[in-house]
Amino acid sequence: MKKTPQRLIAHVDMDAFFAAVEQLRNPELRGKPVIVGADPQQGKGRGVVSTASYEARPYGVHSAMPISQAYRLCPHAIYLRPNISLYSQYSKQVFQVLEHFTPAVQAVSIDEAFMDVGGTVHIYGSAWKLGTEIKKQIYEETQLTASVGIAPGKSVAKIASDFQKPDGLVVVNVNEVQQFLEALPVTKLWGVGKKTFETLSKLGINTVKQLREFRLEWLEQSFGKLGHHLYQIARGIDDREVTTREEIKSVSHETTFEIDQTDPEVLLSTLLSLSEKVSSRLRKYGLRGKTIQIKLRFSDFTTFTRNRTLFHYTNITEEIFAISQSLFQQFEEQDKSVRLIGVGVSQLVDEKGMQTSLWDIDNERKVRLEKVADQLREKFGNSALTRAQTLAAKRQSKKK
Ligand code: TTP
Ligand code: MG
Repeated sequence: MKKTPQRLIAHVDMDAFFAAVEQLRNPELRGKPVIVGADPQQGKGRGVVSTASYEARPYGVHSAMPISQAYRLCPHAIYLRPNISLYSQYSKQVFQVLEHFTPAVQAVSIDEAFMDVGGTVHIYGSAWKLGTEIKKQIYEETQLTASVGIAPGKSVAKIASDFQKPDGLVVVNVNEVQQFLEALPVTKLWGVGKKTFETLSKLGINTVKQLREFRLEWLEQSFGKLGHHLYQIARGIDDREVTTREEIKSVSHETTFEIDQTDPEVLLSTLLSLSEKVSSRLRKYGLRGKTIQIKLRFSDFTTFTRNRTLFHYTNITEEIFAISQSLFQQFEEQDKSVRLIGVGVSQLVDEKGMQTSLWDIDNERKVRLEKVADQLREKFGNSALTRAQTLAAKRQSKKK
């Protein structure tokens, strides 16, 4: 009888990725603290750290820290501006290696992926051997090290890959999941950010073990939807599948307002920021879509969607926003307060597989510009660009 393959997920995350590529390209940087990010300008620089090499980390330097602070902590480090196109080349090589093992590879970021290895593991004999082989092949191909976690679900696999960084390999077998999780601080759990941690901490919940002592009903009462998630994730219950690009049917984002909104400026700028999120995700996945949809839920909980299908495929913010805006205008007469607003794009195609149409040639420049914007966002954070564009939209809507 054929055995049903066990559920097994690998999470791969490159070590100090941007800094490691820099050290690889320039041997003089090896073994030294390297900080990739904004220009420190002798401590007066603005912007943030993209990443720090492992030699810089003992000084307390980490991603997203203001560069001026990094300079105070580690003035003798070597500071470099990011070279995103170089890192993308290495990223591509890494993903090619991963796709040798299985087509079920889900890119999470430039240096991070989930792989569904349930059907592949038997070829290597064990999860440990498979993990060793993944690391070995990445190294042979790129001379870069990765950390790998293998577990029955995504969230535990991700925690495991981080557990022995750098150059780590941690396998958590199905019968070891509970013990592995129990010892961890709650901050390691997926979805526990600063705010949730503060609330949990006030309740005396600092470890996963303590979190497990609370009943589902209580967590739901105290945290709503998040409570259900916390309950499950603390027990390693995580059925999320590895979604490859081909399986993505639509990309959408939505926002629920804390206070129901009637102000068209707020609604419009939210629509813009949602369009921006959707299009930037499409570009990240290398996808374009044809149907643009908006979703509105009013304060009385009635929910409406409107969509429009274009003659071409797009992943351009400007265009997605323009359509969303015109769909939104169909509701304006209703004059009701809005509880939730969402933007989505469906009928997707792979950018690479697309035939070049006249439209594509016209829009190549825009696509290039927006990719640059994505890179800037990666370098300097989301807020600067979003704010500039949102203000521009407000000014435009005022002019009308
Ligand atoms: P990470 O995998 O979070 O970090 P890392 O690879 O540098 O280090 P680690 O060994 O802990 O995994 O992110 C991958 C790259 O993405 C990182 O090298 C730089 C970039 N990045 C930023 O530019 N800004 C950020 O805030 C973060 C978190 C990452
Ligand atoms: Mg990494």
